[in-house]
Amino acid sequence: MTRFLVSLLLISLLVACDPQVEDTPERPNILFIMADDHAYQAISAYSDHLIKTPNIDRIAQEGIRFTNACVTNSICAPSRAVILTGKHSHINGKIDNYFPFDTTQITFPQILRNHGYQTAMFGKLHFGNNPKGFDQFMILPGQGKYYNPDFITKDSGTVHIEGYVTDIITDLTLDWLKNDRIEDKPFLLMYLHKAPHREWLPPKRHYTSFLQKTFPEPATLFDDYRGRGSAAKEAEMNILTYMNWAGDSKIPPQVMDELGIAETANWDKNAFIHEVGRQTPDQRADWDEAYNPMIEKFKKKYPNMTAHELMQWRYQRYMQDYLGCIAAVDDGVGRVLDYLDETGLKQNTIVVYTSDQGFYLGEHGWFDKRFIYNESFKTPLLIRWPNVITPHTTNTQMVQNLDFAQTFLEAAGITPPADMQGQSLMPLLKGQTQDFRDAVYYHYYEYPSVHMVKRHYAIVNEDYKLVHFYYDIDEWELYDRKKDTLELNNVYDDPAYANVIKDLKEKLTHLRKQYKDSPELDQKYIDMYNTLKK
Ligand code: SGN
Ligand code: CA
Repeated sequence: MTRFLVSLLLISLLVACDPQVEDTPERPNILFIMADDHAYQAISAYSDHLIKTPNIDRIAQEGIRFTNACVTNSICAPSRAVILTGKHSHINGKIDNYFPFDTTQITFPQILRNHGYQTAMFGKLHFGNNPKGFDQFMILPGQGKYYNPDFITKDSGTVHIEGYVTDIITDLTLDWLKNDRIEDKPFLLMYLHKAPHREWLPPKRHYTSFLQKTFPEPATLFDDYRGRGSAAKEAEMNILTYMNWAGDSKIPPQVMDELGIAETANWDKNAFIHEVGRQTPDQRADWDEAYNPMIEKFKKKYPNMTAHELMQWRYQRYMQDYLGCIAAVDDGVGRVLDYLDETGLKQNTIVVYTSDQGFYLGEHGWFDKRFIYNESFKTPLLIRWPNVITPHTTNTQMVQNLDFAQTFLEAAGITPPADMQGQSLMPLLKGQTQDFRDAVYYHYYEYPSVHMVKRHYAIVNEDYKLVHFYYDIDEWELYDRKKDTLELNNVYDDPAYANVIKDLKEKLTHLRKQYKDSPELDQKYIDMYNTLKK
């Protein structure tokens, strides 16, 4: 008996001294849910003027809602690289969708896995290479497809799965939770939707109800871009002039020909052929049944429509499909939350809902993202963590996607690497809101490229946004965020703001230094971009 007790004591001492053995029951699971291009304007926890998202809202009701969460670089793959590395784009090197992601870098999933977490990723990554640090993954190649998509698997090459992408990613996630999860290990599960990315193709169950709805127009749908610099004017994101007729508005190529409508981009018709055209004959029959009445109505109206009416029609068409995609994401989130709730996993699981960036839903007449203006700079962020986060909390701090890595590591009791550049959100989750950062740094690079949004870097605080557009222009913009919430008036040349500008420029220089960005790096990335094969 005594020998038995001595051995037991020795074993417990060994376990206590071994840094590798960290499976204390408190280590939380992490379910990271991210959609692609999901605007906060389309989540009813933020505003219900467009859609009700009862399941996504559950996370806010039972947890915390951040109203000033933002990204460091508003575009897909760079945002994901910032999230995984906890470093700004100029440091992690994935400055745009073209540059390769350097997989020799340490990411937070790798660190969690090294500390005993079981890790899995399902859905869209968009890096062009496979994720490291995952026990299991199934990811879409590149942007992926909405209907009958292919998936790259960890061990069995590429597989083709019939069905609707959002539902498939949800099924894969649930299947992993039910069948592959190791009970005595904490997990990191990344559940990454492709929806609602362009070309906005909803599932059959949401075709008809959304096609019959009319949505309120944003105040700036007919923005003429006066009062700002040339970047807003020259961007190719206006719904009336730059949205594809076939690919986006779903007017089939032969109907475009019948009506004499020219392609917007030279891939306009192909976007339709490669997306709607992927459906099986049965799926296509359902699509035709739902969409043909809309197409027939448009054929009659089109010859007499003014530009104003066309803009209104195109905006409604855009919202019908975009929001139909969101409804499916919300269904999926509901299924996964139900599973956590039913199994009791909920209690020790941090659930995060966010998007890789925000998106324009007709504000400034636009679709897409990239700009530092609010709708694409800000991103939704909702977090639930029972017993840690007080339900129904709202937080207004300027948190960023840069902060996730350090937050998750700290939640798991791991000291983050010293070169990560974010700030753990743990104090905010625990309700201690003082002394978070007072300004954020932003830098967008992908230009010249699709949508033609010029390169810019900026400092944003609660009151102001100071932006420098560079490369083929040298223009500054200043927005008074409290007085000009729609961001229509660049006050950079207004003498009343001279002192504000002086102060913000100093702070911007300081931020660039602090985050190790510089004019030399700007030039280096321009040179690299110009030699890159795109
Ligand atoms: C595609 C889209 C663009 C979008 C980029 C980047 N066109 O090129 O509208 O800005 O992806 O999106 S599409 O009609 O071909 O889809 S991102 O989310 O991957 O950054
Ligand atoms: Ca995106």
